[in-house]
Amino acid sequence: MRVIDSHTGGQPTRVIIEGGPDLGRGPLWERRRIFAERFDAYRRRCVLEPKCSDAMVGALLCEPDDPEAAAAVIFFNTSGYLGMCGHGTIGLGVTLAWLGLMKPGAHVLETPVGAVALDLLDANTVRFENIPSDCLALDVALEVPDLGRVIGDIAWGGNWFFLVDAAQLGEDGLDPARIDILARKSWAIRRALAEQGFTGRDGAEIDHIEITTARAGSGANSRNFVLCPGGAYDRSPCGTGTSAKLACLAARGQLAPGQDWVQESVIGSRFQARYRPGASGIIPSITGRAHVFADAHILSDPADPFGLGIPAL
Ligand code: PYC
Repeated sequence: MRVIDSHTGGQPTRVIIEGGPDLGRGPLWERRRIFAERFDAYRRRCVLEPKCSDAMVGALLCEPDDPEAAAAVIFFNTSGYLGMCGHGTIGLGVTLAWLGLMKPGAHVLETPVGAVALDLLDANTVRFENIPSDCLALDVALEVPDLGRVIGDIAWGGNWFFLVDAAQLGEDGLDPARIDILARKSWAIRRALAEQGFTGRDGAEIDHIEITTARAGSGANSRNFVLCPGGAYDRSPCGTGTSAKLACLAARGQLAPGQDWVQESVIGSRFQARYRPGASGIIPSITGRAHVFADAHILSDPADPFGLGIPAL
């Protein structure tokens, strides 16, 4: 498999551009199912250790269904498949530009959860309009072992998020030196959500936990820590997480359409964001920068006992 690696605000994306599975044609959500059921070895070879790090998000470049679309993509990570990925969309746009396959300007990108408008602003900068995002429930009370009662919001931004104010967890500054502790607290929240029956729409698992604080660096509105489904934390401000945050701010009347919002990650990287009203939720617009750092081939050695990755221990 030929892959191009990039990072968006510190969070890596690995795009498979050659040698990936042939999923046929048809709706992308159906092709994602085929990928998961029949070709999961490709995901494992691409993102699991020892060939990769647990932070990596993979992106399989596919033929779009819509002839007007520039590309189609299925995102995946160490634990499975994603609906949408914001930092990955920025990484993909910059990767396609680096390959000479995308020119600056407006494009459509197909994802399993809907079409995304992608604007390549320059070789390293992408703005995208995410799928409609909304807040399903505000101020949900959860009992979390060792943390007590935690109140948070459930929101959709292309993935399902539970958003918690950091002060409730005694983590007001979201200090990067406390990333391990933030991850442990987020895992406890995620387990409690599942055990207490809290889900997204249609019983979907809430598999991203987002802790946010208004105490960000100067020029930013908020800092976040996002726990991803496989247990890694997002080094970027998380595009789908920023979309979920905007949906909650809009639901509370705390951010008006068109108003700028700067979201900072726990390591200090930033996305510019804003939203416009849509028919079924808000339409977030997110701008971020990515850098390509590797053009590589993933080799497959049948004698390698860890060729399909180190299984979860
Ligand atoms: O940027 O949307 C995102 C994302 C999801 C998981 C990791 N990054």
